[in-house]
Amino acid sequence: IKHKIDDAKDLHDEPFGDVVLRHLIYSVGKDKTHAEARDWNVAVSLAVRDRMVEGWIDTTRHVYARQQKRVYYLSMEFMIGRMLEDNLTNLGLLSEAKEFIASQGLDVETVLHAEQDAALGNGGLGRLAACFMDSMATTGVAGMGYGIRYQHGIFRQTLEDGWQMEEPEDWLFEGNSWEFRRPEVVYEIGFGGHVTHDADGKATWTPAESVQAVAFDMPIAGWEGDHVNTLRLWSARQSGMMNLDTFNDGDFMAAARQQVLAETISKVLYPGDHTPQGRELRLKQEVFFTSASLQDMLRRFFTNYDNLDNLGDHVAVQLNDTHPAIAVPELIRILMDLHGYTFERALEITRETLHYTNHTLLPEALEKWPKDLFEHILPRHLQIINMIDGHFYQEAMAKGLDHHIIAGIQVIHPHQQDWVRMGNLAFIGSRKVNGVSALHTELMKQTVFHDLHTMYPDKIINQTNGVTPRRWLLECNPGLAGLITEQIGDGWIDDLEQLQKIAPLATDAAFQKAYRAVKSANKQRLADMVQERTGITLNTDAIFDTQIKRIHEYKRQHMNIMEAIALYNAIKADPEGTKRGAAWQPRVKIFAGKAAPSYFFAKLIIKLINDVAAVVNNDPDIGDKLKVVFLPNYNVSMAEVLIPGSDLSEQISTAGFEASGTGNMKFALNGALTIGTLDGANVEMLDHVGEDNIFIFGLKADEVAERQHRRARPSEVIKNSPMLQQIMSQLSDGTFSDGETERYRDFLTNVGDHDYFQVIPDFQAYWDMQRQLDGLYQNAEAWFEKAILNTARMGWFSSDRTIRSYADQIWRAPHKMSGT
Ligand code: 26Q
Repeated sequence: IKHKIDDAKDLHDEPFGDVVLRHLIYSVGKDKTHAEARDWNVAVSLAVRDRMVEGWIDTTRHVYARQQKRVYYLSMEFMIGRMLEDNLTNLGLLSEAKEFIASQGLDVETVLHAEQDAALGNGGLGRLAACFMDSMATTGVAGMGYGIRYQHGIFRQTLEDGWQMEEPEDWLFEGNSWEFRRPEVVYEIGFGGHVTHDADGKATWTPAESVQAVAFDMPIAGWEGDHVNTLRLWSARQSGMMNLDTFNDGDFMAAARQQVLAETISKVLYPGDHTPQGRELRLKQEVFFTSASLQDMLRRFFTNYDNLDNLGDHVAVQLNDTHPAIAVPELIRILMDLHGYTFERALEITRETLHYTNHTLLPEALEKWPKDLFEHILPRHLQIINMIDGHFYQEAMAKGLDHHIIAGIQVIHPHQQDWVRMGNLAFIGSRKVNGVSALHTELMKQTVFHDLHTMYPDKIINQTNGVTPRRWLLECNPGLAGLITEQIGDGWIDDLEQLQKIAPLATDAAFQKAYRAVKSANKQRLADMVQERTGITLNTDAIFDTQIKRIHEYKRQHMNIMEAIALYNAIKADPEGTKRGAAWQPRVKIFAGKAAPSYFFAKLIIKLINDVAAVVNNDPDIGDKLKVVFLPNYNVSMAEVLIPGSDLSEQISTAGFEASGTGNMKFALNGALTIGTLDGANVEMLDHVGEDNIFIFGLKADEVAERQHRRARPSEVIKNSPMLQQIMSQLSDGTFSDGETERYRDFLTNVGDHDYFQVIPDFQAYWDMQRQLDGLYQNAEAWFEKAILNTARMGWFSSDRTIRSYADQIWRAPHKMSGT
């Protein structure tokens, strides 16, 4: 596809390599003899960026000319990873670029990888936002992402004696080739101060302090590069110049301090997922990017329309969790205080425009702010929230709800008056509210949003998550992608359900052989990475069994490592497998993931994994039969190696707690079999791949809820399980802690006494399923038939499908396949 840009020389006439060399010299400022890998990476990036700009300007012009409905995705997090390979792929330049890099006598991987991951997120929610950006561009939705340009993304994880340590990540140190600074796009964000009302009741908010939000844009190209959207990230800076009076008084340091304070807002990502802390700076971050984004979209809106009456017909806003939920009172404030709408009309317009995605049911993860803090920072917004609550009360009474029920679902509890509850705020202020898997959406209706759902029965809808097949198959697994394309052509890349065409090949000997060869090569690549980063040598004939995700009790990495201990004990007791009548199937247990810095128990789980690894990996009786690996500093780039190289995917959360999961989808697409509970999107994966091809065990969500409700204790189960008893006594006798008997005391209390996350009642079923998988792996034809069927049947889990569904059912926004 060719775009014509006025005043721009046609870049397609210039060979790609020439453009790269020109950038190396004139943009990077080096010649070939002195250029290092990073310099080449920048030169290649700038060359592909030039081509993206053509489609970018073109897309902007088309969307404007057609007055296409715009979609704004507001997210505190975007977990992007590296961008060069992604952009080369979508622009169709990957092979040309690789050939050129090689022709310069350079190592292609080294050059392509000389880019820091953009890790502006914690985990699944942030990665979903990145997949959605790719899919909005691919499906032709006029979508724009809004977030924060954190100077420091998620911390870098290191291990010290097996314990997690955190270091700041400085991803911008070498510059960011993809961003365009837009110093002219700047908004004031106010905090604190007071509110006055004039005779007609019109409010004026005079903030006590303000900071500026400056835009940085990144182009996001979809598959084949013709549609290019924007990710706009806000950076904080001091409002106005440094105070000159202060400066002249000689107190230059005080003036500089003001600057540092203002810039603090976009300094660092909060690293806690699921355990929000009510910190003032976090609230300011939320206000900062939400207000800047709303101001920006309304400024754009006014270039087309002269009033906000029909905002919701032309603009759809998606709130990624409650983090931008302040958008509800902020939009109402803008409509009332700046544009003269009545409260009722402002609320209506807001409820035509905003939509909210919920990503968790964990009670401790539901955002709430102390009312006093909220009022201190946002006095006008608190007044508006009180108006929302008053209006909502009338609505609820009219629908016959009981006063006590209403109190429970208002934004602020009318009698307790303590917290501003952001989930209720987002729900009440939105047109549609969605969950991220069928089970999660069902549980939203039954539990946290039960009463709000009764009041608005059409508000909650499901939108099952998906993953982009460009990054998570085409780019991370070129071997498998090539094999698929050889068989069915490349139509699957933006129409993933075409993968079904390979299903008939699942039992084809030649195809199986080729598929296995790809998996072996990917396992070798993974083994090389493990060797390089940990010094551990892996046997690629072993089952590569992988659990990669944030460390959390509900995700149950501790159940996995307990199973490793049990397997270690079993091998020790019967090294050749003579007693059980079969040799042991070699297995490698791979873990990676970060723990929130303040989450002690999660850090203890990491320590336990490393303690078990130290014993198991150095036991001569065990040899290659079992290895345990913890890879530090998990990120998107590491996932791109781990996922294609794994045989088995661990999706073992306590049923009812994982909203969806998206790693589960990436593994299955790449032909790993899943061992998992009936939780999140695993349930729908079961429907799609079929029960013979996924390994489901354990308690169901309702059974978990029932046990938690009656505080069922694990003691009975432990009493009847010699396997569990042995594990528990080893954890208290120092077997894995150099004789130190106290180290796992909290662990034993947590799991042995309370076991809220049901590790003990699920353990035997988990163990049994693992042994069944050991047996299956020894029948390679049977194993790979299932693996191929997983790849063939995962097409529905493309984020392109998810985005089209949001566009049709929530945003009412056009895309390339609208009406077809
Ligand atoms: C909130 C307030 C203050 C500080 C931090 C936070 C915070 C930050 C991140 C709260 C939650 C998160 C992240 C949540 C998350 O990643 N949820 C995951 O979302 C995925 C995409 O929908 C799902 O697949 C996962 O199941 C869900 O856990």
